[in-house]
Amino acid sequence: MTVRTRKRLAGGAALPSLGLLLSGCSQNRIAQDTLNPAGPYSRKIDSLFWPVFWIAVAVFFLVEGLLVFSLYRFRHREGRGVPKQVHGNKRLEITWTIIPAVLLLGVAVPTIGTIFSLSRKPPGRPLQITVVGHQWWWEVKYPQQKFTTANEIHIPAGQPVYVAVTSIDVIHSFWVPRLAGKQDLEPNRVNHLTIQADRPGVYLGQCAEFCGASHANMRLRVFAEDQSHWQAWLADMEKPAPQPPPAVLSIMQAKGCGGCHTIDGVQGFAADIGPNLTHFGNRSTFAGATFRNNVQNLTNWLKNPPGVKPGADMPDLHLTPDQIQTLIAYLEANQ
Ligand code: HEC
Ligand SMILES: [Cu+2]
Repeated sequence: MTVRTRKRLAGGAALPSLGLLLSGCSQNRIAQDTLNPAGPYSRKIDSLFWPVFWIAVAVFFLVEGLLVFSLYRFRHREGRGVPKQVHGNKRLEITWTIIPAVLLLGVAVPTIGTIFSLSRKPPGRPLQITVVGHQWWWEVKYPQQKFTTANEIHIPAGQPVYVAVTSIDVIHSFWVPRLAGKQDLEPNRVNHLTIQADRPGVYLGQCAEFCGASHANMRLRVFAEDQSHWQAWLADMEKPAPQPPPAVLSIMQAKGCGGCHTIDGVQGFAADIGPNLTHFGNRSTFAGATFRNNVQNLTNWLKNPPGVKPGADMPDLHLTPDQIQTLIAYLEANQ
């Protein structure tokens, strides 16, 4: 390989990597951006991140600078002897042990402080919700209000929300970067974190612990709302669910929907293998917030769930187009 082809190859590899790197700088207002905190809890992490980052930058340039300088200054030259050897020099050894130790201590103190302050339960009687991880969707319970939903979390803006997280199967990780750090969802264990948004808006989240085939399709949305929207949403969710009309109920009973799903107030529909379908029409997305909730996407879903979401635990139930239409009419009206 000539030097020129080698250079060309290196350039060819560098360009796409540079493109990938720069794409990280794109400005997408609802992106999952840790460096763009939208609440006090994510801001605490942000204000720890920046000083640690700049210390790391200074250390990097100092160490790499000394290395490059030495490589150049003491490079081999005809007739030049071995440079002065400093191995075992006590004063140098002590200096370059103490400086990093002091730096690490300087980083550790605020880090530990932040970890403790993030893990404290907010004072007073905060809104509490429970998020249960399933392969590959989020069950969201509001125990104080006594209802359950999925994949979309509504919270009042400007207030801390204490979130209990656990898992029904494997380890997942709850991550809404603009509102808080990551927290693992572990089977047989309850962890906690607090989320809070300064302002109303939609904040995107994602499972951050590889959990199988559709890990990438395990997303979530947090809707932070002003008081009037929040109260209106609560009122909608607390309404009794519209009961399935006989035509819908007979399809659902024949296909065993109730063996996996709950519809409040409908006998035989009290399972949590799949999302609670009470007020399904209220959600803007479904299946791990992977698809927009519209007739087209629901049709594709009911036709063959694992066909559109790899590994999905809802099987192809061989529904006819007519059955699908009847089910969708009910599901979408189920506000
Ligand atoms: C064997 C269990 C099982 C059966 C039977 C089943 N489902 Fe599901 N369903 C699931 C699971 C699991 C999910 C979540 C899949 C995911 O997001 O990965 C789901 C998701 C859904 C969703 C999307 C909900 C959301 O908010 O994400 C709808 C709608 C749905 N099912 C409707 C039905 C209907 C209607 C029937 C009966 C015709 C049915 N399901 C039968 C397990 C089942
Ligand atoms: Cu997961």
